[in-house]
Amino acid sequence: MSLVGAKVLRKEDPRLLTGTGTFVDDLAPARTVFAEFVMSIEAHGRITSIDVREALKIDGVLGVYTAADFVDYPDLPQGLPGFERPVLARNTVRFAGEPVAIVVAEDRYAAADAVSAVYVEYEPLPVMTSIEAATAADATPLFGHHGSNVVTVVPMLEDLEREFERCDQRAGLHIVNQRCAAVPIEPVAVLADWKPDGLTVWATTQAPHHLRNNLATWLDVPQTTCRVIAPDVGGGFGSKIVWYPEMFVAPVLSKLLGRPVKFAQTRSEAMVQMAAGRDQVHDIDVGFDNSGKIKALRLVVSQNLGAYPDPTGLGLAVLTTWMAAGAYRIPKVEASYRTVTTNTTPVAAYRGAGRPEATFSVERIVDVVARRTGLDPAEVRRRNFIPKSAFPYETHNEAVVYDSGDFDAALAECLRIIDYDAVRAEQAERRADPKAKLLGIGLSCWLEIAGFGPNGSLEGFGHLASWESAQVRVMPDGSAIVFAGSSPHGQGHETVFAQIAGDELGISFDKIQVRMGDTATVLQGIGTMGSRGVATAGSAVKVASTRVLDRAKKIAAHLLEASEHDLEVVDDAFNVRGSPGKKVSWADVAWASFQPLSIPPELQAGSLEERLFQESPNFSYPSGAYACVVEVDRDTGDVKIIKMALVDDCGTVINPLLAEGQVHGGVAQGIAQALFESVQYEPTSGQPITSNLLDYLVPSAADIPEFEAGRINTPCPNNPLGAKGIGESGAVGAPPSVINAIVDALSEYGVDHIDMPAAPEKVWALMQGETT
Ligand code: MCN
Repeated sequence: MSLVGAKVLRKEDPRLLTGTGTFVDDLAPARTVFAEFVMSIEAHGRITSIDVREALKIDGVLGVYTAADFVDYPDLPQGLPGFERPVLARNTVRFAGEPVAIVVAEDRYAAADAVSAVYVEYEPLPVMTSIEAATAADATPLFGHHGSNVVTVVPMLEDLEREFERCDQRAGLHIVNQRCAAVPIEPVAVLADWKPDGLTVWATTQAPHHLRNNLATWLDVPQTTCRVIAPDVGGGFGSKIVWYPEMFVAPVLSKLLGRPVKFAQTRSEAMVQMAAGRDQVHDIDVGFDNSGKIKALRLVVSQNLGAYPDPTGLGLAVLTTWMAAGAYRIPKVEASYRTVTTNTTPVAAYRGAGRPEATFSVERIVDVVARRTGLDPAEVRRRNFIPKSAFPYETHNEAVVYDSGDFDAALAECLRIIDYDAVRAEQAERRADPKAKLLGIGLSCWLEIAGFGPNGSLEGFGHLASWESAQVRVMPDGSAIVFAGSSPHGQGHETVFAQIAGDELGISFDKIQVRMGDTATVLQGIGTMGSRGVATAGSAVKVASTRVLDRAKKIAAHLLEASEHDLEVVDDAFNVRGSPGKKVSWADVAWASFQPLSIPPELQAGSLEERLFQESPNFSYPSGAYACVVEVDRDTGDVKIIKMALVDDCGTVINPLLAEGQVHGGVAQGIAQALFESVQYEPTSGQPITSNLLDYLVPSAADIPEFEAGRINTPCPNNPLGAKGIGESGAVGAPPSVINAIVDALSEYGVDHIDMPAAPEKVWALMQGETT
């Protein structure tokens, strides 16, 4: 039986579920000391003095360091020229929570005491937390020399007004896609140990090689003496691709003190220091005819970047504009964006990174078209879908060529699972009864861009390149090790890469080990982001395994005195087809591969090893159809999700169990954005008011409904596995399905739109005829 496609249990679970995993904060080399940041209490201000005298008197405190101690070091890597972020605030603070000083002490308690004994004085400056405030005519620029808070602008080529005028109807929405916090289970942690023979850094990162490359440059040391290890990492959702000051400061302090230095964020620190996601404002307009055919679409995007433009943060609006038209064939599409700095925590990639924002707007406006034309939302989607026959499909942006998909089939399967007609019938019944709870059904026929990607796609985000690496090595006993350049944080790469290698090599799953996340054992890697792990690293594993197998077959053929073309691998052995019993075990072949006298002359000893840097000609474009049924309480505005149908197309599925788990996690985050989560700042002071999990509402399992999943399979033509990403799909597809369902339920109140999160008070206010 093929391992690819099988519901194999995760290799990593025995250690993770029994608490025997190793996370950064579990590590405690001898003589480790602890670092804590003094964070700015002002969102915008000039630092006039920092008094560390009291802090230095506290028992166990080894030092307090400020920007003045880092004058010989550059700012964080890959900052946009003119907007660079210093490792510790220099003269000016630009968001509440920005590190101003760092304390090092023998234990975390002394460090925490010392933090409260550092006195920083500020001269407050005007605070702007929103795009609107930061772009007001009298707004104070965060980076004075730039003269404005607008960082980048990509204008529209044509405003499409003429196109709209030619259409039977037009409609528009103003949409706020609110800021969300990443909230991985494990906040950011770093342990740096600078020894005379080199530096080792253990970090909660999604991209250890990216960190190693940049850290070595930053410290001006050879990469050979700079090792970065990402041990078990407890989630990241994109926020662990980002540079954080502690990654750079901790190694310097370790060198200075001659001790390992550890920094581990608390949850409240993470809520103000870890990069946040989304925070876009959209104006979307469409022109359409009375039959529901959309003729033109215009999307204007504004991105709040927070205080310091992050390389991935700058890319979010790009991805949003790329994906503006979603799954639809729209003759004219125009999109523009601008990015803006504000006095808030920096914004960066967060599960979906730019695609959920695009999907939300296009899926909302399609529902508005349905409402205006009196057509069913499913029918409007069908009338506008890109047909299966149109792939590869060139979009309005030359960088974006959709690879494959079958949107009609996905929608049909979704409607079947949710029993669409029955839900509509029940809705009609309830509408006749003023005491009944409102019922709504929402669709989302989403499409996203994943599998980053073709050369050039990650370089813009400061990465070395866009390939991914794998090395496959057969041990002398016939077991195998796979080294992969991706570095997972919950996705299950150990399992899926072993499945792929096992299938190609014909070695049993249990005999394959997968190693990742250590720059000393993996030559180069890019990392886990943009739902690329399977499409890129998985493909590298497949191709490298095939090449190793080809050489193993030559050795087996030599040993069996048979033709390599007659061999097949079954149950860890090479059999000669048609000659039962004529076989040699993988173990014997592997052993022979190290004995020059036992291998064919064209091979060298140790040749059952292959390293590969797999490039992709294009991204992958996962798609799907989700349906959500909600019940809304007329008296309280409370929204309850009754059921959800989730149909995904991620091409070849490596492990259905894990793929489904990814969808569940992503959908839970999508529901969280739709109903619960929103990072809030007090607008005049810039103080974060959702900086703990009492104020920032993360849903619990009880808030997440049962899902019923279905699957469509259109293989991706751009990688040898035919796999598309699925890691972000749920977060892309879920929010519009939930909000469309709520708006559908509220339609009898004339409600056209509700911004996320659809909190009960907001829903209730709309039912009272108020605007929110
Ligand atoms: N998979 C599969 N078949 C496919 C595609 C994927 O079986 N065709 C399964 C595999 O188990 C694979 C996983 O899904 O390990 C995710 O694969 P892929 O879509 O290639 O995505 P990546 O491995 O690159 O993971 C990154 C993606 C992103 S960008 C975010 S954000 C994210 C996510 O995955 N953050 C996560 N999933 C997460 N899951 C957890 N638990 N924690 C996070 O922080």
